[in-house]
Amino acid sequence: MPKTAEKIITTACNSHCGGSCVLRAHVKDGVITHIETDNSEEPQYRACLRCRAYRQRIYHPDRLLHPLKRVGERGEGKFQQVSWDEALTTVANELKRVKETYGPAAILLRGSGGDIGWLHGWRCVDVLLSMYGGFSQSWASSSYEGGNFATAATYGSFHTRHTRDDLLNSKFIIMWGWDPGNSIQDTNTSWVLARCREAGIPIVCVDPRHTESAAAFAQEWMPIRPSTDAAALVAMAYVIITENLHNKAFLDKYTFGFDKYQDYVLGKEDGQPKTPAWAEAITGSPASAIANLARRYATIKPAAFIAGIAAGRTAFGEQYHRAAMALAAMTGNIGIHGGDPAGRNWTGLLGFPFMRLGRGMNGGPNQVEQNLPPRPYSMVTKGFHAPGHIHIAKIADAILKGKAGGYHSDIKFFYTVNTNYLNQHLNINKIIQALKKLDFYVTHEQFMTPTAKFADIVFPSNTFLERNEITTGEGFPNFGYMKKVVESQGESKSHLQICIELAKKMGIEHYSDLEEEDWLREIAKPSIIPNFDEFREKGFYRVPLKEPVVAFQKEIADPEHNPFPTPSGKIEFYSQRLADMKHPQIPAIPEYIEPWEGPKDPLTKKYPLQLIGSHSKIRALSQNHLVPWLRELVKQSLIINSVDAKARGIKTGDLVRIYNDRGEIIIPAQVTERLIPGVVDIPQGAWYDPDEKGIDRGGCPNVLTLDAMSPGGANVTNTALVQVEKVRD
Ligand SMILES: Nc1nc2c(c(=O)[nH]1)N[C@H]1C(S)=C(S)[C@@H](COP(=O)(O)OP(=O)(O)OC[C@H]3O[C@@H](n4cnc5c(=O)[nH]c(N)nc54)[C@H](O)[C@@H]3O)O[C@H]1N2
Ligand SMILES: Nc1nc2c(c(=O)[nH]1)N[C@H]1C(S)=C(S)[C@@H](COP(=O)(O)OP(=O)(O)OC[C@H]3O[C@@H](n4cnc5c(=O)[nH]c(N)nc54)[C@H](O)[C@@H]3O)O[C@H]1N2
Ligand SMILES: [Mo]
Repeated sequence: MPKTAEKIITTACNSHCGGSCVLRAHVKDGVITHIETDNSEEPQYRACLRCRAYRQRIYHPDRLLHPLKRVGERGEGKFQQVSWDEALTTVANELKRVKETYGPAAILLRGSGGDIGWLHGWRCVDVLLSMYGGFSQSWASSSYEGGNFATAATYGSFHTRHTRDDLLNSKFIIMWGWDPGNSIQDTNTSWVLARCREAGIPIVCVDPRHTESAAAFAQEWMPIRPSTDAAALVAMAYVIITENLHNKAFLDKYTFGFDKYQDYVLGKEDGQPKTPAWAEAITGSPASAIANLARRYATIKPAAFIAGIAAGRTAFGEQYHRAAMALAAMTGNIGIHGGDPAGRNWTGLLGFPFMRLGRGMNGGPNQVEQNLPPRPYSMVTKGFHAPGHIHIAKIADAILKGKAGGYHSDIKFFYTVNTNYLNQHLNINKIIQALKKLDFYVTHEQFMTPTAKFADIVFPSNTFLERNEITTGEGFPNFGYMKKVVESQGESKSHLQICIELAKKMGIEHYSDLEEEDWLREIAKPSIIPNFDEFREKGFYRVPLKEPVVAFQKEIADPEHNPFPTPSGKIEFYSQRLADMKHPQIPAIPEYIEPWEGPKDPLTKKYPLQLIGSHSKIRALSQNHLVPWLRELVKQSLIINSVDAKARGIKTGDLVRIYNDRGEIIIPAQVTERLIPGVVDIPQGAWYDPDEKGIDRGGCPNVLTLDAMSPGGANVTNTALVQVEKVRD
């Protein structure tokens, strides 16, 4: 090949971190030599460390470049390279056999984000299997189902977001379990918070960890025990009510059922006034700090309560979200610049209605799902996260128990796309049993992950730098054109291409009548992107906004003509829909419910420490785990307070055992003052790596989490009890 000059190709990324950043890839002779980021006009969409290190991901020696077929025992990790023809034929034959023998409900598809885009990914398989007679599907957002449930109950809408620049209009900001200094919570969020800090806006972080955000942006940190947040929030409501600081005009005009909530808060319902002292005993947060925070939030106007979603991934996560929204309503911080409805905060693709794109391919209805009755206890019955009857936390249970366990189907065939399912879902040791029980398991993968080791066939998928795609970003709304930068490595293919070829083997005609770029044109057609070709060339389209976007502006400015989309037309403290569910742990008003495996569970005698798994700056979920530049930055460790460490004779760097009845991990400890005593953190996403005794040496917290959902469907990643001890050598 003749040598060519280096070119710079502008593209966009969104590796399920929720950012949508601009990348400028330098390419010479078909190889990426350097990746830099946006250097155009402000606001620039500047990429973080992970994408700048992406060269080490795309060219990693462990990249899967060929289809693989299992040769050893399932999970043993022994594979042989096969041709695409053989891999596709094997999968098509197995699909046929399972469908004909057991019916299409025996086929289960689990897809996740991968790269957040509109064409590639699990939707390609969804369309394919819908055209083949349907399939079973899981439900619930891994990230914020508690928030979905609570936001739908309170506001009747998921569109509760302001653009991030609106934080500059706030006079007081609460960051509740939210750490954008560490994890991406939309491109540029940290940049806005840095400007808020410079402008002298007081910021308080409420978190078990003294986070990067607390250190960089906040004036104050209020520590709190995980899974107990609703108690602190209800106590804030107590202070606001008893000190007469609530906005009565707002409550009268815009809300429904405040009186019932007030009765609960004051203890008229159960004889227990929800005082700050009551909350201190539960949360560990000082009563004076709770009261102070409440007073400031109620009197400094406008104030933004940003309710992170991690506290919602707990045993009764929806109550935390409901209680946060109740405070926003009590203080009238809704529908105004500088306020915030405290709805579920991290939105992925669904934040602003004007960011919508067309749906692209359509495989028609999924007949398996269509024939099932609606799910009970769910507020989400339509839209993106609606389908599916097996909760994501219950996939393994469903595979293991099937119809005999009350599930709608006996699962025989498992198809996963864009998920490191075993690593990222709750209770790994149970998942291993489930994966071993399957008739057949196929996945699309870029690397031999702990999950892919269990596959019968692995289809090698390419990366976003090797295909074309569209993504959206929402902190500062922009559309990103993820332009192909280099050819696919080895024999890897895009998700769409894999499915096009699988469709042929399955005898499905007209699976895709368009090429990749034509699909993208179709998808972009109904959007507000004015000129597709310009968008494609430039790599992004910034949505022009005259001023920051405010949620519920219409509903507040003109409530007569713009009722909230709830049954009462108002913001609901009391939800009749929740009351009608008649679930003892789904109260109609926000309430604190004592969590199982919380700080008061009798199990603390055996397992005294609460475990959380924060998201890491060096990974997006479990992605980038193998990238050497990133691994140099942070060593996977158990993060433990010095008090708990000292009691166990543990020093930084010592190997420690972290265990409960579900499993065991051995990794080094990192002793700190920046996490409260009684809590330990194993940053999530490190790859599960069992030794010969089945003890995980990789440090994956899901060895220890319980495969449970909250009553409202939250993925319970941050409620689990463990014990820690030093490994004696
Ligand atoms: N770099 C990077 N960015 C990411 C991701 C990533 O893996 N890496 N993941 C992306 C995805 S998919 C998602 S869903 C989001 C996740 O975003 P989050 O869920 O917000 O991220 P976490 O780090 O889990 O949690 C945020 C903070 O909540 C605290 N926390 C944990 N449990 C509790 C609790 O019970 N109460 C309170 N008050 N605080 C608690 C943690 O200590 C942490 O500081 O981030 C996205 N962005
Ligand atoms: N303990 C604990 N567990 C958690 C969480 C937690 O806070 N604590 N967080 C939960 C949350 S919020 C989430 S969203 C889930 C996420 O869970 P997953 O979505 O399962 O996590 P990822 O690591 O993103 O897995 C994506 C996988 O797809 C593969 N892949 C295949 N094709 C492609 C492709 O085309 N592009 C990309 N980018 N990847 C591809 C990647 O190599 C990777 O292995 O994890 C959940 N698990
Ligand atoms: Mo997530």
